[in-house]
Amino acid sequence: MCRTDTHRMSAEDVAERIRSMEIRGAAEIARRAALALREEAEAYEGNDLEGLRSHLERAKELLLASRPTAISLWNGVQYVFKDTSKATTAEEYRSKVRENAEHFVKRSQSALRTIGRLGANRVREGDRVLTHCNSKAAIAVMAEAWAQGKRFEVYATESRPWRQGLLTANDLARLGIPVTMIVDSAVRYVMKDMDLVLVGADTIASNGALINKIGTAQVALAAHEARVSFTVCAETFKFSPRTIYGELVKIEERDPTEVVKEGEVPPQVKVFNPVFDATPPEYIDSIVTEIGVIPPYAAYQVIIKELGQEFIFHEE
Ligand code: RI2
Repeated sequence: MCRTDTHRMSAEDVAERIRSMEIRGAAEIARRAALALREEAEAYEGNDLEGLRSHLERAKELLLASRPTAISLWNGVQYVFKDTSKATTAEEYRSKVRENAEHFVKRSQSALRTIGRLGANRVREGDRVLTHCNSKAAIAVMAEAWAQGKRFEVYATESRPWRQGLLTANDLARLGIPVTMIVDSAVRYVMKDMDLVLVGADTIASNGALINKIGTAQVALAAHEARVSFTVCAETFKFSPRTIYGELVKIEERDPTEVVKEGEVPPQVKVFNPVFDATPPEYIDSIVTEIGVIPPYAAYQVIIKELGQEFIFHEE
């Protein structure tokens, strides 16, 4: 059953809304998943520790299955369970989940503000900035630079098939930032006139590769060719500890009807709809994180230092 307060929804509701992209944006899905786990812990009736544990495990699996690519979702969910194995009563367990979930959300929101401040230093007066899709982190940078009095303009890609570029154009227009929309295929045509590319991230792998909305790799390639700085805005929860184990990032494929509606092409036409792609680190100039502006090659250190020593392997 749906509850009305958006931050008081069950894991099932939140997972469904993430799947249908009603809740979207890599950082936002992680925050909402963390809050859904807090809600499940609070709504669970009774003081049976094992019962509560398995209830939360089921909720966790449901949330993790909602979208496969953004590692922030996985990191957020892991964070909520930090130290819960030490709990000896249901109340202890519940309060640990609550504390972790709230801490995760606070940390993520504060990271966004820091990224805005640090990233704003990369935007110069008179710049033309190109952005792809709709990243709250990239927008935080532009919002801060604008608030500091810098005057620049933004080119926003449409970002097919979901057209999240419209969200970006609306966000920027609300802030008073001049924005021009282009179709995704116009990126190379306009790139020679750009000074900076700012994009967000769904996942950053241990080798520094960026996994972000489909089309990002083409934007990076065009920026590289035109010698335009390609900058990623991403909190450290976007870095993937799982890639340290050699795991490859799963690229989500969504329904063909997001690309062509039923009946628009004959049934023998296949439609392929991957929604993310990988940009190699050599096309990335820097990554603006809440712990500083770093080169993509520092990804391994970020994972080890920020996301836990347990990812370092030790021989027995
Ligand atoms: P923030 C989005 O994915 C886009 O790929 C965007 O670049 C990324 O999340 C990061 O967004 P989707 O949810 O965390 O639209 O910076 O598929 O908001």
